[in-house]
Amino acid sequence: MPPSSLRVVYAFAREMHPKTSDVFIQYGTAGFRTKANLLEHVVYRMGLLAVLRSRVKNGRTIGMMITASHNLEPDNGVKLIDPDGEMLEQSWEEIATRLANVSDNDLESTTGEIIKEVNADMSLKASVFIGMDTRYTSPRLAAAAVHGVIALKGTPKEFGIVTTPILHYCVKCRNDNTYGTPTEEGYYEKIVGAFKSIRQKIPVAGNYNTRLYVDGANGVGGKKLNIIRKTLGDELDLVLFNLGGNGGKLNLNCGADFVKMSQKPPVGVEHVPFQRVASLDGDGDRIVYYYLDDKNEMQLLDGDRIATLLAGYIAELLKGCDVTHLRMGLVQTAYANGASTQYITQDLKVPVTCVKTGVKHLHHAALSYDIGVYFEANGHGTVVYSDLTKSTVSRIAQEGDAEQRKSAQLLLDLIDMTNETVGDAISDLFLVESVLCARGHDVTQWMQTYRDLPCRQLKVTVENRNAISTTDAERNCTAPESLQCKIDELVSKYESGRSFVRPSGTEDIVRVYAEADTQQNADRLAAEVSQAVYDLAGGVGDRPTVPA
Ligand code: 16G
Ligand code: MG
Repeated sequence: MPPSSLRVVYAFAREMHPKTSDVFIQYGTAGFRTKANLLEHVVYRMGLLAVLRSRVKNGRTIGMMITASHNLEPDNGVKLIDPDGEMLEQSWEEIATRLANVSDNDLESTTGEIIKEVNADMSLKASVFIGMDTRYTSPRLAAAAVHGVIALKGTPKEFGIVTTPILHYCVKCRNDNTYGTPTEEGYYEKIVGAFKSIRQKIPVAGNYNTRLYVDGANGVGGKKLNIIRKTLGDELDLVLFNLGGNGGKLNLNCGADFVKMSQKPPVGVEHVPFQRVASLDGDGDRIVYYYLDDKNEMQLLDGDRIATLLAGYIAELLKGCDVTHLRMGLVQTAYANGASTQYITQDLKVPVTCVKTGVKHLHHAALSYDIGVYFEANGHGTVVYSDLTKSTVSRIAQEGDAEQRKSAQLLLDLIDMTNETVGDAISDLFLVESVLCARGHDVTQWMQTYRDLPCRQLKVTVENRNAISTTDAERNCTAPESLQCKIDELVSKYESGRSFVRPSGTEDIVRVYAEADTQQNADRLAAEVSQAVYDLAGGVGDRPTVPA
């Protein structure tokens, strides 16, 4: 493409998607995310960048997802998906940020500079898959994405409303057809097909009950489960709530993030004691389980709990296959409950790696194992299997003795049921249901595997959240200077105390996490550490108070 044809980049910007705000915006933990009305020019420019990325990757398909996940309705966002269905390579985040922030007048020249810098061959074809969540602002932003792609002569393909993981899956399949068919239907066939297949091998037993309630967060995940529900036989009886009708608002007092953060059940669900409920987030890439007990208290089964359930069962199947040369590991973040880490290392005897918050960090670390199970406590996670694992298990499924074949065939179903590209609420839901069924367990038995330490998360608003720096997978604070000392001192007063602070990557706040032997102590510790952040890192607004 000769440089003169970059003129159209400016023309589209000027006429259709002008930059109307001077607020600096950054490609954060999960792309750009802010008020939807500040995003149109950003999404248009990401359409341009997706084309360049596709060309740098030799014309392989790139994904663009329009979503603000668990944020409330007025927000929106955009993130790019790399050819293997993974998050955008980190070194491009800075390029994305630069392109998003230049003025319209400088857009053409900056685009030209980036083309040179990344060495994009503009004569190559470029392909971009575009998906969006259910927000009313999403179609407009998706249209801006399409314009960005067209402006640089790429080929956009719109998937309409899909979960974030469905789009990741389709991108991966488009670039690697051994993984599956790059359509929403192809996704259902693979994941739900594997679930049906495993359920033919493991009949309902023990205390497992096929009824599952789901809180859809009034987002896209529930809608897709409603499609799936109609194709299920008696393997699973899905009862869906918060599907977006009846005035229910996206993520408002419902959904996985609400349930995990507030430690409260969502509104909109008709609760029955001891009935297991799965709660999804707004774009369907997170899931947590919970139930209400006979005292009407909520018992949460979060990402840590799902990770241990899956890892425990996979380990059992590997043993059944008689393989010892495949290394399984679990990846967590500092938010993982201390009790879960202890259970994994001491009872399951599986090694644990702790990394910084954000899916890309977990995913990357998980790839270093033959079987890498990764989960954030907030319910985002999946399992990745190496080629060696897949070929070994396939071989045993054919050639092993009867017992080995049985375990290997179950494991093959689990592998097919897994969306390995990214954490996926729908895929995780079927995995959890498969394992609970295989074990014949109800929620209380699942809960009994270990006991969570009580914990609390709080937010503190400060002048500049980047004044907080951390190290050691965010478990240690290096700036402001005296803060870590103060945290250590506060923590030392509490039995089983642990606390850390970090600047949020998605909101303009500092997050505080604390756990301790009792809920009261966890609440107190979190509040005391919040005060320390407020005092030492330039708190604004009211100083946090410590509960009596
Ligand atoms: C984003 C991340 C999630 C992380 C969260 C932390 C992805 C796809 N999502 O939602 O993994 O837990 O940010 O948010 O990477 P925070 O930085 O505001 O605590
Ligand atoms: Mg999400």
